[in-house]
Amino acid sequence: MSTQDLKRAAAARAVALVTDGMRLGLGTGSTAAFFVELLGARVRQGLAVIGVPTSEATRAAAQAAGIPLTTLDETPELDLTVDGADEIDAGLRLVKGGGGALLREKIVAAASRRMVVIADGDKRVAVLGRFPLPIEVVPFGLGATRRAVEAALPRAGCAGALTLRQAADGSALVTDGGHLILDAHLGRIPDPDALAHALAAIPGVVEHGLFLGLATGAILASREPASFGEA
Ligand code: ABF
Repeated sequence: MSTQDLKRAAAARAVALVTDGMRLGLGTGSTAAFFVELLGARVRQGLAVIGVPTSEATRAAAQAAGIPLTTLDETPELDLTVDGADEIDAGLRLVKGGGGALLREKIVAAASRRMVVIADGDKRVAVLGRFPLPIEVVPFGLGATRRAVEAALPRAGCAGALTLRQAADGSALVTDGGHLILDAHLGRIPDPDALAHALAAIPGVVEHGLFLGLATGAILASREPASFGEA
């Protein structure tokens, strides 16, 4: 099986968790895209669900798949969010945001009673931080915010460079929310809670890609199928 086949298999297992009437958070990324595609097939067979997309890309995919959509204004509490991840540890702590959708992903996950991660088995790590940590910042005051982030890192036991995320054309990438992303190349994050608190205290930081205490289960797309948490 190719990696794509494995991701699709993980997505299919997550679709099996969906029951009639559920209010769903719809994740972003290639694994979540399989979930949207397969969920759309179930909807066309009569499954009644409603979804909140975590990005404009997912909104377009869900509409194309025929999944009825809502917003968190109309539907502020969701039953289940299914989303991908860039890293996951044994405590279901995540690094997300490689796809640039971390802000909406976190808002949607926080509004959900359950969040199940579907990910390639290679995303499982012993210590978070190998994947650069995305930090979403407002464009105003970028230089000052960057300095504040650099000063906060050592207080959380971290060290490493920050890079401003670029779009394919070389310009600064602008998120769906109109913000920028600083990627923190840390190698390891020894105390994710300390780093999350330190980053959240910086005014120009909108959100960061540490998802702590949000995931309730995981389905890993590996050659040896694995799941943990409630999934
Ligand atoms: C989103 O998509 C993310 O938060 C993560 O950055 C990425 C994972 O994508 P993929 O499933 O393509 O590896 O879920």
